[in-house]
Amino acid sequence: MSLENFSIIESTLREGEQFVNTFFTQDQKIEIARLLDEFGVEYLELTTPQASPQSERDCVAIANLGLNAKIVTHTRCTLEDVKRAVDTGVDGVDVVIGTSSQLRNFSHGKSVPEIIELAQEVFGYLKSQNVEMRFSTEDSLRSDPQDLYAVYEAVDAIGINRVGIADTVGIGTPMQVYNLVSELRKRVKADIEFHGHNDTGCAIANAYAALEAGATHVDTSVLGIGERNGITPLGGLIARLYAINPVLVAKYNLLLLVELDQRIAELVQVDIPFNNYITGFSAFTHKAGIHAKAILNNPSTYEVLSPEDFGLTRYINIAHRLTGWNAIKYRAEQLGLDLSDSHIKHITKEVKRNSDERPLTLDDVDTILYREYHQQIEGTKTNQPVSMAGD
Ligand code: HCA
Ligand code: CU
Repeated sequence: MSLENFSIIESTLREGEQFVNTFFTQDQKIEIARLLDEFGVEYLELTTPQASPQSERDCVAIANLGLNAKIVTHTRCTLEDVKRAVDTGVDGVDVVIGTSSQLRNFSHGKSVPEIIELAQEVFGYLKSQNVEMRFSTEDSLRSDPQDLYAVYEAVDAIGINRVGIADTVGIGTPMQVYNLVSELRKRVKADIEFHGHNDTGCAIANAYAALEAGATHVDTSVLGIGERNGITPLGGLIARLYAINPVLVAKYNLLLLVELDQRIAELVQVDIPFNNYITGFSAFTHKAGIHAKAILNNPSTYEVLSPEDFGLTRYINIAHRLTGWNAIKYRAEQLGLDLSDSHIKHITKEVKRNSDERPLTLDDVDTILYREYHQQIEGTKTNQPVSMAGD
């Protein structure tokens, strides 16, 4: 299992550029690259220089920033493309070609032996160029496994660094990915990369299954942006691994995740989904009275991720009919109101009664708390000796 020693290939600047709303200027790409580098991802994958003159200039600019992350660019499996990629000064080239019958017949039209021949030509050249070499098969999950193994074994024999599995259409299940990576692990010496789309909601689980089966590299993008509904999100992968053991992601600067998600959301003009991993607005909000009580005693009761490790705080929502008196008591303490338990229980009933009629805000609860507090003081005063009444 490579869980202790995996790398992230961050593809916001490649797959993320394929998201419908994305238009990154060079300055924005550089800003994103620097932020991801500071976060600590091991690789940044960039759009092929073959896409457009600006894409080529962006590759050159980012390859020359002197970042810690390795800079790799994506290319088709042609000599022309990889030559152009190498000329930009990147550290590595991520070559990809479709192997499913769908793509072989309707995209590039090549047979499996032709794919192998092409790959041999392309990597024959790259070998002399002192760059990291990766070969990936597009639509791997719908490819015939025998075709895949034939192609991967041929490129492995050339001595490339990594082979990649791509669930291009998001059809794979964790079990399928696990089995495919396990089999591949037995057949090749190269590192194994997994790239998974999220069409059916399995992108994070599939990436995790790949790591469990021996994959060494996982592709992500910030917020998961990419073609259609995107790929494994960086934050989601981090959440998944952190929940196994925070040590696994201790090499990353987790405090930057919020800024990354917010900045990308802003640049591509989307809201961070309410249910997003870690940075969604309700990710650390607790509501039901039973949850609130336990969380107040010990946050691990209902939290597998500690918000403070991501620079965030938990929030306990108390203004609703599911509330409980422990949560109301906690709020009274926050406000510095010393109320007896019987008062708190009485207030809790009132909050529930009110919230059966209309949605309440925290202000409403606070108003009830203050009113009850003053009534309690008044009550205490009238019971007190006359000499102390004016204190
Ligand atoms: C695509 C290509 C790709 C490539 C993945 C890879 C995919 O845009 O269709 O290079 O590993 O999902 O297959 O993103
Ligand atoms: Cu993709």
